[in-house]
Amino acid sequence: MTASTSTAVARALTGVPAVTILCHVRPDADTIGSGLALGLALDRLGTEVEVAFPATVSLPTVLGDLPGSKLLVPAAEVVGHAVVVSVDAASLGRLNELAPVLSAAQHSVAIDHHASNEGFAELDLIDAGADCTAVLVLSVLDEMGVEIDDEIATCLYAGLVTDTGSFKWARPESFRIAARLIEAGVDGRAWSRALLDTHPFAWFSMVAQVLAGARLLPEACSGEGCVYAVVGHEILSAMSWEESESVIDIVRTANEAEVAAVLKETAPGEWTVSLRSKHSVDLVPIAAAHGGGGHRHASGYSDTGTVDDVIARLVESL
Ligand SMILES: [Mn+2]
Repeated sequence: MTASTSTAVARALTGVPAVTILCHVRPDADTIGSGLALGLALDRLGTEVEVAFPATVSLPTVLGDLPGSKLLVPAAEVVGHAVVVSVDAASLGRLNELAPVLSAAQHSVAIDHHASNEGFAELDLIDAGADCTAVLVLSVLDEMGVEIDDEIATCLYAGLVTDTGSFKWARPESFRIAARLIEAGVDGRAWSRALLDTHPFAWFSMVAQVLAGARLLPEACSGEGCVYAVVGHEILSAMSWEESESVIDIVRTANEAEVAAVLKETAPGEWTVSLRSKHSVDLVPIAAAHGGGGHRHASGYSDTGTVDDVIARLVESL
């Protein structure tokens, strides 16, 4: 495991007959967009490509509409080529049942931007300074001399627009890249709406229920405040998981709280906790203390027990 450059990764992927690309569990637009952009580029260079994600959930419909989705293969049908690349996975565990595919590879590459990523591949292209994995994939494609056509650009844009919250916290470089991708032919308006501004009507009443139960803890985080909401198993099972992911984006708008949390009961007594912070609180060590990971202002972890137990452990760690 060594810190690697996009040049080294480009060299490792050039002239290779077949590549397996792995996306993380409960895939989002950055992991799928990065995987498909890299997959499309390699496919155009004549490389045999398979792109896969762990089978725990089905792919959000909108991500299946991205160009290059024909490269996706079900997790159970992954061949596992000699070269395996993981995209946007913060740890080997995030590849879930596909982790052994990477471990068994002759050559493995991890491309990621999570601060908590300690590296787990032969080549680790990890840059916590990047807004999304898609921009790191773009740097590799540029090193390879691949033309960024409208389809590759659309996949990269999907990762960029979602991981920057519609550019709300984007760095200057991301705006430059966005301009380049739009100029390459991305329909930014349509993809922003599809990825970020679209919910089924039934989502309204589910969110209303969840928000009605939100609680504010003004004393938490040394008085900076914490707001949390609980999505119990019954409500969660009526939502697609990507709909439940968007609840945190409403809860984190509470003016009185530095930290926002959404507790989702994935199975009775089993929870995933999503955390967001605004300014001062670094969530990486907090999530790590619970066995999770992520970014400074966005992280998550899993826990088990009653909702009161999970909340108590969370509040204690803040
Ligand atoms: Mn990402």
